[in-house]
Amino acid sequence: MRIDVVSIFPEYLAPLELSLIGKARQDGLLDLRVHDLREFTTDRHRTVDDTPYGGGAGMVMKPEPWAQALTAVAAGQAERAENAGAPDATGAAGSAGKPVLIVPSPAGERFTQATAHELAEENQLVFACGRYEGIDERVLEWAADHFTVRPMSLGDYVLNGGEVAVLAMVEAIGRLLPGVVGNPESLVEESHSDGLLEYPVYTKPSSWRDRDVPAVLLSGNHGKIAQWRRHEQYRRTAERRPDLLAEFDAGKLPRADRTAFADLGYDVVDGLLVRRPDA
Ligand code: 5OB
Repeated sequence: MRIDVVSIFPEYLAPLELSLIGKARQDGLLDLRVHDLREFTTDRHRTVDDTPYGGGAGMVMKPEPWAQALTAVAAGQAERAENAGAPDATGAAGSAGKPVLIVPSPAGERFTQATAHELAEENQLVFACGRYEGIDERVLEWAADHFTVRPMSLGDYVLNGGEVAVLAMVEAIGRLLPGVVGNPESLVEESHSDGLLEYPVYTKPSSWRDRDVPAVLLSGNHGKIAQWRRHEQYRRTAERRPDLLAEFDAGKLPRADRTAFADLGYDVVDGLLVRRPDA
């Protein structure tokens, strides 16, 4: 997969040289290039922002530097010395056609694990990091001729710019690429893969500061352990993320699991979990 990130703070993306994603780049599984938006300005002061039409606080990113940068990365004409030597990820899987332009924004559609899986199938992703009050809206309209444009939000909170959101999205997508995570089994059993939160985990010692590991985990009874873990997922999800339970497919749950949900105040109605009114 090819990923281009455009930012006025390219150093903000330095962590993508570390750990799993850094290794994937070294191994040629991910061809990730970071570009400085100011390299695509033509004025003496390398200006990227201006005051908003209609008034108001803050500054807006000017359209022309973005058009120049996005044209260059779409055509693969924006290779930079700092990235040279990174092996090319040829033969990447994914859909043919336009690259996807992801614009991190609190006004975007929500980025989820399902989005990460979708985007992991693409050949080229371009991330446009806005700062200030955002990018002139005409850039996104213009870009639709060359890209599939997807404004994306990580959640309902404010950041100073798109860079930190890009770090999160690139990690979520990158770890799904073939060969990036050593043991593909570890992709399966994680939080959100089945729409529930993960069960709690423990390691040695079995007793620590007067706190014991739950006895069932030392029992050697693998059926009982699997059931306990599943019920802990239900309990945690009901406690912390009840919104996720509304989407959960409870149609084929065994009796013991329905009882676990009943104890948490949920009944199964037409295959869906419904909070009992008195609970
Ligand atoms: N807040 N997701 C939540 C975001 C965000 C802010 C961003 C980008 C993505 O940039 C300011």
